[in-house]
Amino acid sequence: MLCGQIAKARMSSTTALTIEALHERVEAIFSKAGLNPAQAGAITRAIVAGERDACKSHGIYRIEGALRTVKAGKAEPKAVPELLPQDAPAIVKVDAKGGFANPAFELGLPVLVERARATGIAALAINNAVHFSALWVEVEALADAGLAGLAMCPSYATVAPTGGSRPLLGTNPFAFGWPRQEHPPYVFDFATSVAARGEIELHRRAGKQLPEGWAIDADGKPTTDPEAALGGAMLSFGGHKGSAIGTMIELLAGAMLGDLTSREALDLLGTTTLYPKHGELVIALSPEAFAAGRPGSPFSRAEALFEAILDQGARLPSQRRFLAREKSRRDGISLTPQEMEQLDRFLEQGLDAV
Ligand code: NDP
Ligand code: PYC
Repeated sequence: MLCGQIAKARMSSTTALTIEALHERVEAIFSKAGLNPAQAGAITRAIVAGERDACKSHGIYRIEGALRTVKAGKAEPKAVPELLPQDAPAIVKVDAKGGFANPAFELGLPVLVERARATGIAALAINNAVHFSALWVEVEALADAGLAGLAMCPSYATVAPTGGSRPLLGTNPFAFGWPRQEHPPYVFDFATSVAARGEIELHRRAGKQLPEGWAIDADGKPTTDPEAALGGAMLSFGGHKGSAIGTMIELLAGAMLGDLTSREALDLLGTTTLYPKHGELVIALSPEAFAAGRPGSPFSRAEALFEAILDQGARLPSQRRFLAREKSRRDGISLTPQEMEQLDRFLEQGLDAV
């Protein structure tokens, strides 16, 4: 059945899979590896969305790490996340119970949306979650519900604070979304390091040097060698500014949530080859509620700003991603023979493949 959905791409040895066929295949891999339907379904949605939108560093490349993390006993494959009793009206708490963050987010999302609509602002605090995915999926879901959103989480210590030379902060992703009526939402999502760690790993696999300014080696010297970078430390984007935002994320989504900072997450895990367990903070805001009683619609004023950006020939963040999404819907998702072979192997061998 899966094979019937595969169309051979015309021009090369790549294989084009429909989004649905890739979803089916990835979900089958996680089910074979022993994940329950909530875990397998939610992480498949995040991974396939990444591959569909040409975000290779958080697409199917992440399957192997997720399987390794499960095999090592560092992610609970059958976890059922739990919505905790509410003790503050604007704070929605979900315990991921050691499973992946994605099903915990999916559980908390409808409650977060309902509270933000009712009160103007609400936050989702996820604890005890194994995290590896891109955050745009989450702020986009809020934007689809008409809400602005912020999402952030620590990771494990791989980034030196600006002026330092040893890993302390995580690559700490930070995402923002703003709803638009006639267009896909305004969304940005980035690591607070110069690049996501996944990018360094992809450079290593491809035998490519890193751009200058991404990393330092174990002696604190600038390096473009991915291997030396992985053994040294990554650098924050924008120097002291990115370093401060990365620190803020350690505070808000680590210390404030009563969960682990990136240093603590790495100490607990003992390696950067598996995915870390920590918390995540997602904040939802209702633009209408904040703008009530003030002149003008926040949405029309936002559109004027976006138009002014585009008028200068600049592009909006996520524009590349939305174009890639359209292409994937039209032509399917192109995978290399190596990627196809790897998916087949994971499907056949389950956790024995890693
Ligand atoms: P990128 O540098 O690839 O992209 C950052 C953002 O900037 C994107 O929204 C991108 O939009 C936008 N952008 C890029 N170029 C331009 C431009 N010229 N003009 C306007 N906007 C632009 O992101 P990173 O490599 O830093 O991060 C990649 C992913 O890694 C993120 O999704 C992040 O969540 C994830 N991550 C996850 C971690 C975790 O622990 N779970 C840790 C670190 C990162 P577009 O996509 O359209 O190009
Ligand atoms: O790409 O930096 C990254 C990353 C770390 C954990 C998950 N993704």
